[in-house]
Amino acid sequence: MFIKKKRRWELPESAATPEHVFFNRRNLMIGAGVVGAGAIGAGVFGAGIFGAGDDEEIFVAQETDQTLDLYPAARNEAFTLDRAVTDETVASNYNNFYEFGSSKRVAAEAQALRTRPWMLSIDGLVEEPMEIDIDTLIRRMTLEERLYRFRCVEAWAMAVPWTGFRMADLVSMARPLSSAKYVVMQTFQDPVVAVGQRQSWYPWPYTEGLTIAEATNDLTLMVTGVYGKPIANQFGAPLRLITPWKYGFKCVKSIVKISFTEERPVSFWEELAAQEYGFWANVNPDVPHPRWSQATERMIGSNETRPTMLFNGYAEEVAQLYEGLEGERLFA
Ligand SMILES: Nc1nc2c(c(=O)[nH]1)N[C@H]1C(S)=C(S)[C@@H](COP(=O)(O)O)O[C@H]1N2
Ligand SMILES: [Mo]
Repeated sequence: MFIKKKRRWELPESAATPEHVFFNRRNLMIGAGVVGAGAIGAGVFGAGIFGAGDDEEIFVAQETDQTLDLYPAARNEAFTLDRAVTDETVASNYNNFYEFGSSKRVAAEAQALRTRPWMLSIDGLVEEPMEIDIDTLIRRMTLEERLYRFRCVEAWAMAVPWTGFRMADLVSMARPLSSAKYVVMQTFQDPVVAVGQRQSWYPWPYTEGLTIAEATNDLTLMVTGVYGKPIANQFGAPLRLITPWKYGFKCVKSIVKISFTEERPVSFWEELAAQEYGFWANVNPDVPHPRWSQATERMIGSNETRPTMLFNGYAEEVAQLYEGLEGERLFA
């Protein structure tokens, strides 16, 4: 990894409402304490959490990355923002990547992951299962940059310049059978490098899924880069999902396997706490999480509070995907 000097940002753990608070058995009491102290809820994410100070190192992708020549990719100007892009240093030091621990400060730990060589396997209900090397895959696809809002279920938000290719192109490359209804994606499993995976109460490997219609929606990106460079480890190198209208936990990182299935998969967070984290997980200000409101969101970096938008502002692109499904928990 090469390291870039930038400003320091301070991010105390108390700034977050961790997804794990209630079901990390060992920390149950600590979690309850955090809740009792009022860390959750609108308006309590105090100002001054981020303080600019001395230079700080951030981790970015390897100089030796074989796809470096593809960056920065041409920006798709169809995707515009209503807010500033989050500072790269801030976003690069505020991550959820439980494989490396439940703290937001896992960027250094995540550098232990070796992202080359990296094989992606595609299997299940497809005409022919395949294994493809990540660099071959990236060169076969068309990369573009898109500015997207990004909203975590914990009520923080960012705006990020992702680079990637349309997941629809990967689905057509995979040639799913007509019986396939879902796409299931899994993260690597290697407890030697990913210390979080030694915590056996989590249902590793991290698993997420989409319907085929969601996966082939124009917004759905397979991300290989961020901030104009190959994606850094802490963001989920070398390949992660981005579905900007859903809560961030849907956006599975460091994918090694994509399977086409007839059955709806049970995802990592759903397995841990189904009453809190459902399959659809579409952003909605009017449907609170059982433990906190989703009416507003706090912008990482500026700490500005903004009203949450239905489908995170992408209703025009995706609302039709959910017609006829009104009986389901679409917004949790
Ligand atoms: N494999 C894996 N993918 C993951 C997670 C994780 O812990 N492990 N966390 C999810 C959650 S809760 C969020 S909010 C986003 C965070 O992405 P970021 O760190 O790039 O902001 O990644 C998602 N994908
Ligand atoms: Mo999240």
